Amino acid sequence: MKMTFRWFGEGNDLIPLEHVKQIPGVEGIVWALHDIPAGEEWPLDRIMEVKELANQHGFHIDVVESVNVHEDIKLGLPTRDRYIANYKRTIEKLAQAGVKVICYNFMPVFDWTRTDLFKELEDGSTALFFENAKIKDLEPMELVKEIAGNSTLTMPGWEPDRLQSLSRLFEQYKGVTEEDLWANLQFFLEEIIPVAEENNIKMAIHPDDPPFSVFGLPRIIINKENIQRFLKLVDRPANGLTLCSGSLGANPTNNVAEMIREFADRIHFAHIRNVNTYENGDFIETSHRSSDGTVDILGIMKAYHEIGFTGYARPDHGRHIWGEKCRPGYGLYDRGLGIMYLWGIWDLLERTKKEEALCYQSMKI
Ligand code: DNO
Repeated sequence: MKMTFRWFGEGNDLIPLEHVKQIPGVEGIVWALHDIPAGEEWPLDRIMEVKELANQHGFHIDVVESVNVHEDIKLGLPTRDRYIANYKRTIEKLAQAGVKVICYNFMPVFDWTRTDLFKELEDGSTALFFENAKIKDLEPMELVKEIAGNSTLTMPGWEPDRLQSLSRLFEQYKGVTEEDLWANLQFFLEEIIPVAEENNIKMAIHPDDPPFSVFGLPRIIINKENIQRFLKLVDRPANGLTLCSGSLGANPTNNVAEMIREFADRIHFAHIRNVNTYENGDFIETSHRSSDGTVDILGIMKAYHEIGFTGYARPDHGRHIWGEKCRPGYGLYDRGLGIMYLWGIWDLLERTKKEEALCYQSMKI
């Protein structure tokens, strides 16, 4: 397991890279050019600037999260060709800089959705929260005001260019079904997977967060059956997954450990985090500890260990603790704690495996 840490870039992240370096076992930063609108080509010199900075701090830039997909591609409009051509060129440039994995998602309009960014937990810490009844009462624009207005930094998935065209987008998605979205995803994959293969890059789709329809928009990367279908759209190793335990775990019927065993060789990037789900459909993000939420983090780590996972991983979101002022979900402290929890489980599993092998050998003698 290659541990990484999401970092939003110079001037766009409050956490100094020197501090990230002090978390044990973090080898790379997960990054993006967050100011480039979806659909535009990424300039090589900007990519190289990030590489240089990361390398100076001893980090690699193997994983990009995300190269966002333009809505015209998701909608299947004729203008998609131009954006797909740009996407291909971005893949080529990222390959030149040594990038190995590109994370992206295929969620219409919104990326991840929550109703509160700083919901207080019993211990006084705060975390991202999704309130089912609240979302049913809200108009998309009201939610945007609440969410985007509550963060001083632009958040991934809530970029100004995306939000400015909100009502037009909702209009365009009227009548777009799940099957339309599948067809548009297939078209996109058939175009870009060969380019990714030529460039030795693995594409890793992120599941929909939460894994059910919000505001009546179709969502398809939501459960085991749909992921099976997704992988067959283009049945090649370069067409893979970012397996996000927290996104999928927001639906308690999703068994993430089982998915890890089943999709083992197609998981290129692991997002590991916990959520607590409630019967009314609400969920809140918690610490990574298994017993703090309803996602079986211990079982998930066991599954990754069993399949011999050597891909990239990151502690996904964390709570906001110890008074830290940070991007919603992306504090240093709780993600640092999360990494240590994940390493604790992983190291013990490694040790146990070695001891069992020794024991087996001595029995044979
Ligand atoms: C939110 C993230 C998402 C994720 C994208 C991947 O914090 O988990 O924005 O990066 O959906 O494309």
